[in-house]
Amino acid sequence: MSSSTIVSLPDQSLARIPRMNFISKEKGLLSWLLTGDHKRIAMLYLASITFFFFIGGALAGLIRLELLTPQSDLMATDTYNKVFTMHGIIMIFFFLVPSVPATLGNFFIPMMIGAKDLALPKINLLSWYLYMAAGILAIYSMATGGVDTGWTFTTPLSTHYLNTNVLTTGVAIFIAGFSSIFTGLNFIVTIHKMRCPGMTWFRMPLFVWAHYAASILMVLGTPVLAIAIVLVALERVFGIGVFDPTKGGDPLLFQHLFWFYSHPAVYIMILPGMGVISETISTFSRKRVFGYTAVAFSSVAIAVFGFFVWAHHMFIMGISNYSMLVFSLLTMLVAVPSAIKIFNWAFTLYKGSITFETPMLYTFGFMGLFTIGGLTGVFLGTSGTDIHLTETYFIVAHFHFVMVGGMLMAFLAGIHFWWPKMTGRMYPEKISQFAAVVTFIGFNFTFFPQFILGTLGMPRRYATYPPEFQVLNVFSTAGATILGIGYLLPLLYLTWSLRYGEIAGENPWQATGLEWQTQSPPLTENFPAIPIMDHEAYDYEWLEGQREKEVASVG
Ligand code: HEM
Ligand SMILES: [Cu+2]
Repeated sequence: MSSSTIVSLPDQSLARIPRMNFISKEKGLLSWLLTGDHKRIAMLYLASITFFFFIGGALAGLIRLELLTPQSDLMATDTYNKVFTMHGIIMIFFFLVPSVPATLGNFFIPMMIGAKDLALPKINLLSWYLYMAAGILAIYSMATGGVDTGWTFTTPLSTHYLNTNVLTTGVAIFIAGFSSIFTGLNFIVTIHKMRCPGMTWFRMPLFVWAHYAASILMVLGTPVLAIAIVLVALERVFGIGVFDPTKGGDPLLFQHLFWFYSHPAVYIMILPGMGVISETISTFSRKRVFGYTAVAFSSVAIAVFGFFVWAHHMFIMGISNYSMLVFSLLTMLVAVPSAIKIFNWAFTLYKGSITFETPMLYTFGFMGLFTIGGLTGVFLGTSGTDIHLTETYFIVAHFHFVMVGGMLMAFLAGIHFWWPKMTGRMYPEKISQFAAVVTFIGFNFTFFPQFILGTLGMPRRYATYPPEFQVLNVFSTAGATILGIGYLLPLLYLTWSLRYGEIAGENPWQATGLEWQTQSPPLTENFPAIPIMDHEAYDYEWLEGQREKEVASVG
């Protein structure tokens, strides 16, 4: 469908092309670097996470090139270790964790609840500076020798055996953690205090609920990671011995601290993406999300259960059989709220009037790939099967399905969905649909073979492998090339659209959220006056009524 046919009242929205908006209001680099406007800060984040994503992506390309052949012929094996470590660190801490919350969350949470800004605008800007400082430090540590612990910083490797930049990288992640904590706090305070009249908790869009749950994780989980990093640093520099058995310490303690953050962190990454999916799936099937309350509470349930499953990452690390049993069982529990979401989205589609614009294509991609990622998690949560599969390519396939197939698809769905609102321009629909399909095909070619490789026993984190694994690795590398093109395309056409894209109206998708009830791009204050929320979220009948009123007043 071409975009102009879905823009309602095109003549009227043209007349409303905003002359003044949050972008044009003030000019000059300094006005951006000192801004308190959540929308401008979101744009700063968007530019920076895109930058880090492409660095992480380049490293991924190097990894896949190395694995094209069974020998290590592109780089030395210890260089390979540094490359996959940095790939993981950049993708997790500098792309996935901030991706949707810091860009789309920052931009749209205030707008969706009818507020002028986040509660703490200066803290918001500070979060971005902390993030940038941390990112630059991480790149600096890569450029000056690198680090090769893997993104998990496993002791005693990280504390005793490696002479690489564990400290600088640790400091970078420590600083990035504060950025995440501040963002989470800001969202929680904003959602509690800044809702417009009529915006009750159960009228909030599910995107806001998802961010509320993710923010709780950011605020409660991240400090534990910070403590783990401080202890690794103290152990390295002063040999204090918390993780060292010869001094009465225990290396398992590090695992407990690390995964107590890093399991919940997977939900910090995925919940905001699930929030995006609730918005797109409702908009493009023109129905209220089925089981709104269940979907809202399932976000909170995922956040709470997420804190009780961390030891499923430690089944082969010498925990007791009894704890294996308990953590296996608890892990299965997390599948329940996740399944509630998937089933409710599927019911939302049922009898909806579904259209296939780009955000919806990515949404379908998310649903399929995340489901595969989640179901394979059940194999890993079962301690018996995990012992065979862990530390193999099955793990790599599993978390890429969840995080790349899931989160990244959701991020792209969200970016396309809200692009017209953020920039005031449409993106070119045909080429972006093409890119979505390329991404989906490339993704499956890249990661599906890795499930098979893992089951056959190919270990992760090695630059070399036995020759019988080559065919599947060639598939994977070829897929990664296609995937790379799929990611490059949006970068190109979205940049193009900033200047040449069709002018977007207020509400090109006929969506119901408050953010669509103001001009595109919005004013600095978001709305001409504080709005009043007088209907349920996703109320398409209300929207019809609004449009009829507008037509009446124009004609
Ligand atoms: C919700 C989104 C999810 C994300 C973002 C995610 C992400 C990850 C990541 C990053 C790892 C790799 C850890 C490593 O480097 O060793 C991992 C491993 C694991 N995941 Fe997930 N996961 C998700 C869902 C699930 C689900 C639904 C289950 C179980 C029902 C699950 C069970 C596991 C287990 C048990 C491991 C550890 C495997 C091992 O090291 O032996 N995950 N996941
Ligand atoms: Cu986990």
